[in-house]
Amino acid sequence: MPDQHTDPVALLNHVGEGGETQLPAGGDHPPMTTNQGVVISDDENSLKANRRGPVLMEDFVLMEKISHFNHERIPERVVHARGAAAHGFFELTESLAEFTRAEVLTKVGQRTPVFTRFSTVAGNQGSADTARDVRGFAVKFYTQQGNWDLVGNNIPVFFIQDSIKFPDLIHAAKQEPDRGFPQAQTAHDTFWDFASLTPESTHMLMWIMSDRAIPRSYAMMEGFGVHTFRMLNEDGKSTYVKFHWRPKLGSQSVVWDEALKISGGDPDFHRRDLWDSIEAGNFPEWELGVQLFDEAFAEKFEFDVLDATKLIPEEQIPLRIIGRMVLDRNPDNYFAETEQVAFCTSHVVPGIDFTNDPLLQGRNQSYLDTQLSRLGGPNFAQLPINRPQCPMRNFQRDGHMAMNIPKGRVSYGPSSLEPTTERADPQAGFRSHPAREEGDKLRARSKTFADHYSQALQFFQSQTKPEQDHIVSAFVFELSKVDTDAVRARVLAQLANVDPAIAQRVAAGLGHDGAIPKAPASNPVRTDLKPSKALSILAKFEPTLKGRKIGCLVADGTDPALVLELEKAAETLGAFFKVIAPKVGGAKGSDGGTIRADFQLAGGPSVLFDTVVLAVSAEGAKTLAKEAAAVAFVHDAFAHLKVIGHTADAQPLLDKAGVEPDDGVVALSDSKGTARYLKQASEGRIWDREPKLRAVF
Ligand code: HDE
Repeated sequence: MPDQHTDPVALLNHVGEGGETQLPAGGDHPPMTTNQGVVISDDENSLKANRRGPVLMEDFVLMEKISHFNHERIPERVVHARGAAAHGFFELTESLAEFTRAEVLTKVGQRTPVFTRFSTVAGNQGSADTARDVRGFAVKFYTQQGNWDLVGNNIPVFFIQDSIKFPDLIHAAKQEPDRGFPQAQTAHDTFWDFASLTPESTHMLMWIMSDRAIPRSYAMMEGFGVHTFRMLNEDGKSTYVKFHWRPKLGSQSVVWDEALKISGGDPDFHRRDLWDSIEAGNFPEWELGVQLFDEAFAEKFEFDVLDATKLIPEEQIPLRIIGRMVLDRNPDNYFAETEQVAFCTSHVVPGIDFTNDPLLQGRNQSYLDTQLSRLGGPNFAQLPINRPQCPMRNFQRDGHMAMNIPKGRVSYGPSSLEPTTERADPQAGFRSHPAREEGDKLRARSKTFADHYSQALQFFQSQTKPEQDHIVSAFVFELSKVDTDAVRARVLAQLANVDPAIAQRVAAGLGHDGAIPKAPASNPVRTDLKPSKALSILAKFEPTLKGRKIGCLVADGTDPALVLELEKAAETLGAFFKVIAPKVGGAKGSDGGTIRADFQLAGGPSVLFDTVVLAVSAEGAKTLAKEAAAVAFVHDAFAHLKVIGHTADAQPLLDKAGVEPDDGVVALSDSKGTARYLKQASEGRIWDREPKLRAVF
């Protein structure tokens, strides 16, 4: 009998003579059963009155299967619907015992299991990964003192200061309600209408128009807790804290045109990258850093530390690295884990506490509430992915889908009937900071929240030239998609408050003539804030090819030795090496053998790679120069400022794609060519090329 696992045609004939179907038994395949454990005899034919007769109501196998299928979907997250996640651990390297009683932050060397989910905010679950958007960065720590959820973003500030504005922000950003589009983008009237009328969003607008909003990989972005939190030590002493995640691979972004094309070329770009990296053993890793400060600093800081539209520059409060997070295991099941994981800002452990940040306070209610409708009831905490990995006992009982089976008569307290019922513990238990509050009850915002422009300017001034150019271009792109002139004009007026020069540049890009009035502002912009290097991605760039992807284009006639040499070098550098050929079956090498391919040309555009090599012979270059997908491959790599390595024979292809010589176009003509190319590629993009290729306003 042919082996069904190795013989590709062995399973083709599994329909029996009588029309019944059954895959052959044998091997280690366990029998398939119904949900009641009854073994199923045929999973491909429903029960009928005769071969061509009506389907019978009594077919419980069919009914159960279809009925379960009908209920497979749950409501997607109202925001952050699209995400990907992984398991891993957090390891503490420096104790914060002086500041907190949270054991996860005091037991050096201890590894705490984590589950971390990354997401975009605006798009629906099926939207593309590379939309311009904030990325969610949510970490669930399964600590021995209970679950701690640090539900952050890849941007350290937020659009609004008070949670009461959140539904408006999200309604404005998501699809417009009458037409149901656009999907996963802020480039439309309602978002910019809201933003232009919400001056407090200006700082955040600078960030989302920057390259931070189009990361190259989840593993190449920073994460931030955003709010100021509190730590409480054994004596109850309080210290303020802001949390930061720092990627080991360094931060990196794609360029905008690339992001647009990746959305088509591989809508799963980020989740695939996360999955593949973990499968390959290249585990994504971040350092956890904290900014710690006291009331005295909070008093003298230029802005209110409770205002989530502000950050504290690292030059003022340096980052203290206290541990690392490694993601080393992909989920077994997307729905059970990534979809059902329920993050709540209110999930904190003894030693970590909230502040009065009004955004944080609102979130504490929102996340718990949303899980009730998303996951169907109050027992979501009993799902395997949400369950704490320490003892969990209380008198909450029953409800939909209760999975725990509590024992005994006592489900109340105080009680005396059983000697081992649970009781609150004032010593080990969670205690809130006894902050003193007084004043009038009112709906108002503190005047200390009123400066909406100074840090926006500081952010812009902290960027390198290409990064500033990208911010301007992003504003131009987004506002060009806004139909209402008044909305565009209002955004310009907000920008003029940050810096009239920025507003002028955006106006020039839009072709907007005329004066740009400044929006009224209670606080004029401060120009005395020093630029902060930590706010730029490029200023901190460290050359590397680790975790990056090299795309090697081959065709018939390619020298296999060159491909092998590149592949080995890439492996040594920790880079992924992928071969792209006109046919997925591979190309015929110059030695007559086959060079295997990972991608067919049309399915492997250069946007999927950080750098490309054109490993082609004279014959191959001639053929590829007539192939639009190959020309686009090279043209895009050049336009996206990538380093291109090439054989001397590739010249006709380079010419056809309009590639001009520069530092990033490296010939592999001599024995040192490969090393030269890889060194240049590790330096990242060729930023000097950019002004030659597109208008910079
Ligand atoms: Fe969220 N947010 N948010 N948010 N948020 C949700 O919770 C909300 C805010 C963030 O991977 C929802 O389970 C309010 C800031 C992440 O599952 C919801 C406000 C930051 C995720 C919700 C904010 C975030 C969410 C939707 C203003 C960064 C995805 C489904 C007060 C610090 C978590 C869900 C995951 C998800 C509410 C603002 C981050 C509706 C009311 C600021 C990473 O509860």
